[in-house]
Amino acid sequence: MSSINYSEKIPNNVNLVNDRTLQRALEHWQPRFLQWWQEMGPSDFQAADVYLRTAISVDARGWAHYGVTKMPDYRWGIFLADAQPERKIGFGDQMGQPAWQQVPGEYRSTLRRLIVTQGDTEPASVEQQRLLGHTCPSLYDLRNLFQINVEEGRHLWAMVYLLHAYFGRDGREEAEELLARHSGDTDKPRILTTFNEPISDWLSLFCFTYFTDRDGKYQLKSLAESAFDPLSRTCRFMLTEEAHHMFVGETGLGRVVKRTLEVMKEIGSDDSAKVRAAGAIDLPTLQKYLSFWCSSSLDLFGSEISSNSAANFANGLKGRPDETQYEDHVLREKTMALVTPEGEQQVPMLNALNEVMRESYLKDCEIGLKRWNRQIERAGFPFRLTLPSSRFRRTIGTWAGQPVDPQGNLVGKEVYEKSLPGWIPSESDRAFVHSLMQRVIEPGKMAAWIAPPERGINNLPVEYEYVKLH
Ligand code: BYC
Repeated sequence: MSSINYSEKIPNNVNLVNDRTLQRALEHWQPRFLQWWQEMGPSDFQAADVYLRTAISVDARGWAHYGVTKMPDYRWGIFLADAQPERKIGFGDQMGQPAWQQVPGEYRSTLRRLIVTQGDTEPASVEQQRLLGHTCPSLYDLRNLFQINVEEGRHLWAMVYLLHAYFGRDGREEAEELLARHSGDTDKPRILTTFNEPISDWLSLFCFTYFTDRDGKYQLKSLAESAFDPLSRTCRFMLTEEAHHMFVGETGLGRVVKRTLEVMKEIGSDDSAKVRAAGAIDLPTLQKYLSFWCSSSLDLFGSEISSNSAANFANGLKGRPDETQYEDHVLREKTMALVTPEGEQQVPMLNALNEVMRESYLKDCEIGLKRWNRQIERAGFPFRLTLPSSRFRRTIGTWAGQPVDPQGNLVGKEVYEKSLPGWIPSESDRAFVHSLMQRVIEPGKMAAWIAPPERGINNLPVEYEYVKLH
């Protein structure tokens, strides 16, 4: 097991001390990162004492330390999962050959692009969530938001390390650019669509961490299969932290459902206007938020038919999540039936891998919905939450711009435009949700629209003062 040296300026388990050039390059980037954090990270909370976990090793039994720290003092570091001795490439045309410890020249620009795209999402999400602290529903939630933010910062470090260590001058320039693009910026936006959407309320945060962080899980798992071993090892460790982000989304949405059902029982009605008047989020509004963020996140898998995905797989750059669960790891012979607006097509499997991933992602998304629907059923209400079809509201791929309803049926353009405000949050839905976003900072207290969590963080009580504001 490799340990992390905390006495160094940049905690790491990559033996930075023996590579002075790399160390200097990263120490040069570090103040820029800190400046970006001050300018674009959580606004107004830099002096707060926050109960945070910090990675201190990559040992599965005890990789995290919990303690109180100010966010700018967080020890962002570079941690790679332990190397697997003599690791072999697990898929594609070079299957069975030794994994690469350096970047092969012919894949340099593609690998760099993949790493930059992954890296770009991390600071983007911090920027998107920048103002949420002002309207936190509790100190417990505020702490979770900040935990996610500092870890996304660490994930940016993870990608910047790869760029600096393996891509020379181009890599250093890309690392600068990762701090220069900003979420929603008209001139220099973030690369992927979802990461330019504003997250201006906590219902959106919970949907984002449920749906978009889950895309993160799938993308990281597929990059963890990469023949480029440093990328694989980096992503394997990032996945450890990612689980908490999805936990925040899943439990956050579950707590919203729980509170709404309590209110519906109290007032003896499922009428949306009455539920809203009683200060809770009515289930049809929750459904619209789910449909919005799920459909946006579906775009993050790319086009259904993609020559990029075929080349990435065949060349060993990016596999399928949990590649070992499949029998065929080369896929030169297989095809897949895809339904496009023009009808069904047989597509070489290699070109359909984005869709393969999107399908398994949607199955994973179903798990939370089943749980919430059981809660609703047990409370005796007929409403059921659903996921939108993967054809709904797409902006990337074969269904992009097609007038499709949430069930996946093509409808007329006019019908689509008229119905859309009933399918995703309308201006007035957003205004209502924003009206509920009042800050609650008394330890243990929750905003009226969300139930308390079942337990606190790291065995502490829910009433613990997770963030001390000064
Ligand atoms: N928006 O063949 P195509 C996370 C571009 S989330 C804008 O369709 P491909 C996190 C694409 O880049 C995980 N552009 O798809 C979550 C390409 O452009 P170029 C992030 C898009 O390449 C929460 C062109 O369209 N990680 O970690 O097979 C908080 C044609 O591409 C979009 C990754 O995404 C879009 N939605 O797959 C914090 C992994 N979709 O290159 C963090 C790295 C496609 O021709 N990225 N395009 O100029 C990838 O593996 C691939 O780039 C994609 C696209 C899966 C995104």
